[in-house]
Amino acid sequence: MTDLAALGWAGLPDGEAPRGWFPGRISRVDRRWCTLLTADGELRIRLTGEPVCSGDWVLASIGAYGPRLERVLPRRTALVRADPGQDTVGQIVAANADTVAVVESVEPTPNAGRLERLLALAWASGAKALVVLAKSDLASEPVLLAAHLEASVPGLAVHPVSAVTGDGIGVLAEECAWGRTLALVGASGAGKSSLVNALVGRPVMNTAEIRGGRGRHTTTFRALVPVPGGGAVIDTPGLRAVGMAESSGAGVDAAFADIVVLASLCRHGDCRHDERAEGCAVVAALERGELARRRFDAWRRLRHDVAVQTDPRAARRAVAEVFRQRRVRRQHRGKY
Ligand SMILES: Nc1nc2c(ncn2[C@@H]2O[C@H](COP(=O)(O)OP(=O)(O)OP(=O)(O)O)[C@@H](O)[C@H]2O)c(=O)[nH]1
Ligand SMILES: [Mg+2]
Ligand SMILES: [Zn+2]
Repeated sequence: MTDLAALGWAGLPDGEAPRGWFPGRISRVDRRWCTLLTADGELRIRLTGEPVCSGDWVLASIGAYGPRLERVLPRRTALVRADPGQDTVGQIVAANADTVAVVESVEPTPNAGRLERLLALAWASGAKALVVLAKSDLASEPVLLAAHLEASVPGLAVHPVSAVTGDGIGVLAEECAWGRTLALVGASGAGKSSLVNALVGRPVMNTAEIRGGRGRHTTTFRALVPVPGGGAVIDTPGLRAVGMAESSGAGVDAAFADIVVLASLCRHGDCRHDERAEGCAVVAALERGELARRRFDAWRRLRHDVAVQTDPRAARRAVAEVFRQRRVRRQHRGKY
């Protein structure tokens, strides 16, 4: 039995479903089968049509040959791994997360470059992004280390958290409180599954042995796990960070394959895809609610970042702007 509202079910986007169809949320996808959480319990459903991923909301029915998926509902957010070898849906690691936490561990040394690239994916998902400095119990000065790391992610707080002592878990618990979904991404061994177990309060996910080698990919599937009394947390296998800079836009385009397709369908040759464009495929998708505003904004922001990385004059302007904003923040801080 699952309380779907606790998992964030907000009703059908467009009114009624055909008779006999009922909603559910995908918790796990294996090769040919998925696990669906419904109000009446868990169902194992054989996959036939549309591909799905953990976190998807779907409509299902019980047919003569057993339960079947009827429709995948539009995704509000989608965390996408930029892997050019796969189709768009195959790249989705977590659907409909409200918050994506990028997990970077104290041990081995946190890597600012990887953090930045994973954050780009988190922003691109359309969800709220957050940074977690995991295994804080292993650092002598976790707060200092977090502050040091914060310097590489302007405007974002880095939260030290320990699955062993429970320190800082409250910050994450809020993100998967009733009705909310938190997704965890990060390198293999960063401590994602350990955080899931800490949030759920019992060992639902396997974690590596303490003496196990690094980069072993203990978790091999994506899983959505309901949190007692609350929302849900999505665990993902260790994610290799994608290069954003080195391929001048290819990484961004891969992360936003759906928008790139829409842009290519746009009737205008040189379109900025903003609100006013009549006949623009991107604007139309935004208006129909098929493309999340935040995801679109993230795409534009990242396209801009890529332009900055390849144009030294634009880069200088961007750096000057970051310093200007810091000055403004500092002045404000002095006032209150
Ligand atoms: N000291 C300490 N060790 C931790 C903590 N969290 C995780 N670990 C250890 O770190 C190792 C990796 O943890 P996992 O939770 O399996 O890491 P993961 O990110 O899920 O890894 P993959 O599934 O491979 O992506 C295990 O040996 C854990 O016991 C923590 O807060 N403190
Ligand atoms: Mg894991
Ligand atoms: Zn357009």
